[in-house]
Amino acid sequence: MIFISAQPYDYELPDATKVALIVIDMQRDFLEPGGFGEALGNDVTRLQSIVPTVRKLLDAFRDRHLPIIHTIECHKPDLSDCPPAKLNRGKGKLKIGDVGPLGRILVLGEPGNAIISELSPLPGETVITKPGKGAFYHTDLEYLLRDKGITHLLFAGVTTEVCVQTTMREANDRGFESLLIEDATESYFPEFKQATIEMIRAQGGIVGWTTTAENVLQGLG
Ligand code: TIU
Repeated sequence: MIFISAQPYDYELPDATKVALIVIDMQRDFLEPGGFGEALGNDVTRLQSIVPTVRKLLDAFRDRHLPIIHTIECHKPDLSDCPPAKLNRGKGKLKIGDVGPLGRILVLGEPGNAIISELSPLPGETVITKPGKGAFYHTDLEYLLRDKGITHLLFAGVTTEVCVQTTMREANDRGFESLLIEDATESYFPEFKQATIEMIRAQGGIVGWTTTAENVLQGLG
């Protein structure tokens, strides 16, 4: 048994074959000026502080030959997978599918849709493209995890209260034991990040656990 010091209590991992690192949406759209995050009116530079920590976690999983799953929020070029409820939301100048400085906003294959170079997936790592905020919605993620016998998920990425929290809730409902790595996730709104951390681990871990990257590395040994 592997123990990772966490809140509200230790996170227990039966063995290392059961775990995957899920890195949510570390794509240029959210971390660099000119993408979707900025089009929504956010200061995207806030998110860059976690990049070294996410990289450290990627390196740790790579060194141990443990599975890594990256996700990308994106839509097909014809936007057939983007409902009006998502497309028409917001009052920014640029909407999903419009041409911006990083190409078409949130469209698969555009320059802005790439994962930032520091965290680029390596061959053999899974990349899930997802049209929703949650990574289980309209994707093969659940099938893929069950096929590999993975029961425990460690979460990093952006943004804490939107795609990370949504995916953690989806995972928790599906029975995956979910751990959020606090210093490997970030939000455009610090108060939303803090509230998300607290609501995940409240009520005896109603959605899962939270911890730090250092605790993960210590626990994995
Ligand atoms: N707007 C915002 O905070 N996030 C998103 O739209 N997507 C993700 O969180 N990836």
